Amino acid sequence: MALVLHSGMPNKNAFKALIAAEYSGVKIEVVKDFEMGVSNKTPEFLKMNPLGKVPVLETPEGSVFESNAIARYVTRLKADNPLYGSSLIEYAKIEQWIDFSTTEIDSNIARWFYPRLGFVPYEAQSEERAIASLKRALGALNTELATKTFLVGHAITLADIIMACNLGYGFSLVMTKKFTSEFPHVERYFWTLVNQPYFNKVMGEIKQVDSIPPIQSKKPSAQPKEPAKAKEAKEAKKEVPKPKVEESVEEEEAPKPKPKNPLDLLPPSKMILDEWKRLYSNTKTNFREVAIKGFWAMYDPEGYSLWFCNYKYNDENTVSFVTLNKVSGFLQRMDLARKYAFGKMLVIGSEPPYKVKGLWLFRGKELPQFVFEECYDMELYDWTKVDIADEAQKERVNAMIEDQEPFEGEALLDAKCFK
Ligand SMILES: N[C@@H](CCC(=O)N[C@@H](CS)C(=O)NCC(=O)O)C(=O)O
Repeated sequence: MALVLHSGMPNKNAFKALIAAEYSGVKIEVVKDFEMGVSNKTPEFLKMNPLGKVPVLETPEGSVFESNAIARYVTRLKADNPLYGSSLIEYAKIEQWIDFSTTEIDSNIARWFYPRLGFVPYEAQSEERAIASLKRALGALNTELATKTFLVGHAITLADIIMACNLGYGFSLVMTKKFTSEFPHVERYFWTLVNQPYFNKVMGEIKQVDSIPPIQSKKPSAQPKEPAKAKEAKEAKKEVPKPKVEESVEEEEAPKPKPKNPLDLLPPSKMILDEWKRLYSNTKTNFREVAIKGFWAMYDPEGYSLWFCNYKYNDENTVSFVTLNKVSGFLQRMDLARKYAFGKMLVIGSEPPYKVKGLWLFRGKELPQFVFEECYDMELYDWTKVDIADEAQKERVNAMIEDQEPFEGEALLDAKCFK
């Protein structure tokens, strides 16, 4: 008998086992047409979990409930699984972070979020306490992650899987950018994890919530919606009627009409960004003569500025694909600046730790504030304005635009362009 997971989808608790299974080469079948409130109330289901809660894993040896236990079971199916570390102390640390994630992160997110949706009575003081406890936990996590890519050792472990599932719940339901920006290392860690192929395959694209959900006065009949792939979200809709948004006493962070981007209000520039992007893309030969010369002929220091950036935590770049994913994630999140920016990001070195350095052209003479506000990666880099009167700096710009290799004496692992 194959492993069968009983759960409605999407469900962050079910994701824990599914991601662990992907990393461990374990096959799990998810029950089709699982109907929350119906399938988990049948006598057969209650024999597997007397509380009637999901997820439950059916195995050839019997059933298991509690999502962390299920994820541990799946992980242990693979002998010497690196998800469980490689020493007793690593194993202990993994367990430590699993417990921390469950009791300090997940439970406080739930204590903040559930009363807002009317699952339990709302009390302002309890909410304050939940938020304060969550901030305390995230503060500790942030400090831990200031010098680390993953929680334990140099690779993803079960602790990261469980932490990412719990954080994902918070990021997509209640923890706005305004809230999480106090914890930049947690943000970087979270987005790095959820952009890993196995996480993405199970969790789908995650969008950070724009505003804290308003307080509901009525008790909705089912569980809240969780982050999900589009097709799964469709299923979830059937199973989870979205609570009606009623007039809230506290209109926190209510969406306001979008003000015009200040960069659109700058005096017109003779440089047309799209023309430069076209020249860059269309120049296939003689790049220096055509594209680079063309760039400087177009460049307008009154309407644009050039910036070098240097990743602040290069020591953490110990795994090539994780480093490359970090940079790809950054470029994806810069999508909001496409009208105002062009960038080159170089991943430098033939062995770890890799250095990440870049060159950016931005509309305006300063680094745009809105990009800092919207894209947390910006804070992970040191930014230096290019002095175009300095020939050496100009030459560095040229080298970055044309992916010169070796770059500053080192091989390039990759060069990515934002255009
Ligand atoms: N600690 C449990 C929590 C399980 C849980 O609360 N499941 C919810 C859905 S995420 C549920 O089944 N609720 C139905 C109910 O309470 O009847 C775990 O991690 O598996």
